[in-house]
Amino acid sequence: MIIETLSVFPEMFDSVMHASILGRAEAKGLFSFRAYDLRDWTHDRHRTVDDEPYGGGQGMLMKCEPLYEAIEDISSTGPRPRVVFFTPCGDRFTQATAERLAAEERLLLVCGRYEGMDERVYDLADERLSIGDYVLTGGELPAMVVADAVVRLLPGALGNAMSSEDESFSSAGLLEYAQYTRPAEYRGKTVPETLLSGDHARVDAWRRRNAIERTCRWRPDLLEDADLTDEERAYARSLLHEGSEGHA
Ligand code: 9D3
Repeated sequence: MIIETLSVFPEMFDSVMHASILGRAEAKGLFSFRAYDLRDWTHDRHRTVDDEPYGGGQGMLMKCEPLYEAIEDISSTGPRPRVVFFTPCGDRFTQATAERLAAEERLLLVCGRYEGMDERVYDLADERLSIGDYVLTGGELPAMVVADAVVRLLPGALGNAMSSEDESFSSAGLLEYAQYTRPAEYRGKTVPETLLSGDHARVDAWRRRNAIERTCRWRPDLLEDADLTDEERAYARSLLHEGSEGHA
C-alpha cells in the first residue's frame, strides 16, 4: 500500500510514520509513506496557500489552486489514489472505515489548516473524514490516526505474536477483557485465580464473562450490536439492571 499526505506541515509526520509498528511495517515493505508539502504547488514569492473568505468572517481558508494542482500532479503517476479529505464535517472515522481503507492500493490523505477549505476543493475528494467531535488545529493528526489504524491491519504488520482479530471492536463487539502480567501479587492486588489455573477452558470462560461485565459498566452502548448468546444477553441485562438499582 502507498500512503501519502498533502499538508503545509509535512514534517509533522516524520516521527509517527516511521516509529514503532508503522516503522517496522514500512521496513518490511508492507507500505510506503511520503508527506508532500502543499507549498511546493504555489507560484508566488510568499508561497501562499490561504486567503480570506468571500462574504467576510473570521480566519482564512485554504485556496483552490495549490490543492487542485498538487492533487492532479500527485495522482498523475502510479495507481489512482483514493483521495481522503480531513474536515470536521466529514463522516466519522471508525474501525469499519479503517478496514475498508486497508484494502486500497493507494491513499492520498489531504489535511487542512485554518478555518477550512474553499468548498470547490471537495470536488476532488473520494470521501471526507472526521475523527470525532472535538476541535483540532488541522487535519494532520487525524491523518496520522487513520494511517496508524489502517497500517496495523495490513497482513504481517503486527507480527505473529499479535493479530488484529480478538480485540476490542472486532471480537463480538465487546470491550477487551482485563489482562495481567507478573507478579501474581503487587501491593496486595492479586491476579484473578482462574488466570493462574492453566485451565484454558476456564480462562476462556472468565475472559468472555469479564468482557461482558466491562462492556456493561463502561460502554453499554456497544451491547445492542454485540454478538452474544441468549444466555450472555440475559447476564448482560441483569448487570445493567443491577447498575440502575444502585447496588454496589
Ligand atoms: C468554527 C468552525 N470550526 C469547525 C468546528 C472551524 C474549524 C476548526 C478547526 C475548521 C477546521 C479545524 C481544523 N480541524 C480539522 O481540520 C479536522 C478535524 C478536527 O478538528 N476534529 C476532528 N476531526 C478532524 S478532521 C480535520
